Amino acid sequence: MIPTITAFESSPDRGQGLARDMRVRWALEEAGQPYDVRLVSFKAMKEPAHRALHPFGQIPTYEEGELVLFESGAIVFHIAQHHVGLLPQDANARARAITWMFAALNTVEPPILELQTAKFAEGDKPWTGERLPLIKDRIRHRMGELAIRLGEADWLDGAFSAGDLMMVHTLQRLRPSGLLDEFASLAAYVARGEARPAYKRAFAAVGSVHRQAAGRLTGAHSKESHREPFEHPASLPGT
Ligand code: GTB
Repeated sequence: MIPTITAFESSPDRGQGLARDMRVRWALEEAGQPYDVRLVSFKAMKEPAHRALHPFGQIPTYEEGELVLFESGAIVFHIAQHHVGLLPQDANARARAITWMFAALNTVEPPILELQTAKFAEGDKPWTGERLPLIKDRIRHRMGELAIRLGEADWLDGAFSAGDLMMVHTLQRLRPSGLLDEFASLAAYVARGEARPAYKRAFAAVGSVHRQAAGRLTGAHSKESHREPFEHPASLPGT
C-alpha cells in the first residue's frame, strides 16, 4: 500500500527541505518506497480533520491503510523497520543506529531548536542579545563532541543508516547561522548525506512543491521563483 504523507503547502524555507517532511521523503526514497503527498495550509493544519491525524496540528503525518503516524522520528523508524536500507540486519548494529536516531532528536536537535526560537519567536525580546551567544556556545559544544565521535569516518556507525539521515537533516538547520561551517568534518558529513541519490530525489520533490506554490502566488505557473536565496523566514511557525 502506498503511504500518504503531509507537507507544507507553502514552506517558509522556500523549498530548502528544512521542514521535517524532508526526513520522511528522504527515508522513503532510500527505501525505494513510492508515496503520495497531501499538501496542507497553515490554516488546515489546525482544523479537526488534520488534528485527527496529528494532535499538535503539524506536519509531517504518515497514513498507510489503517495506520496513522505523526512525529518524524517515529515515521522514519517505521519506514526503516519495514524496508531494507536504513537499519543494519545485525541486532547490535541496528540498536546502535537507532541510538543515533534518538541522539539526533533528543541531544543534538534541542539546542538547535532553541536557537531558532530565540531568533525567530523571541528575537524582539530585550534579553535576546545576551542569550544568543550562550545558545550558540551550547551548540558548538555538542557539535565538537559529535565531530570527535565521527572522526574520519563517513557515517556515525559503519554504513549509512536512519541515524545518519536524522542527524544530517538536524545539522542542516545550522547552515544559515554559519555554525555548521565552523566544523569542517560535520559540514562534509552533511554534504555526503546531501550527495546521496535518495536525498537528491527528495530535495527535488520539495523544490517542485515550492515552485508550484510560488507559481500560484504570482500567477506565473510555468516560471521558477527568482527570490533571493533562503536565509531565515521572517517568522518560523512550528520549530
Ligand atoms: N517533533 C515533530 C516532528 O519531528 O515531526 C515536530 C513537527 C514540526 O515542528 N512541524 C512543523 C510544523 O508543522 C514543520 S517542521 N509547523 C507548523 C505549526 O506548528 O503550526 C519545522 C520547520 C518549519 C519551518 C522551517 N523552515 O522554514 O525552515 C523549518 C522547520
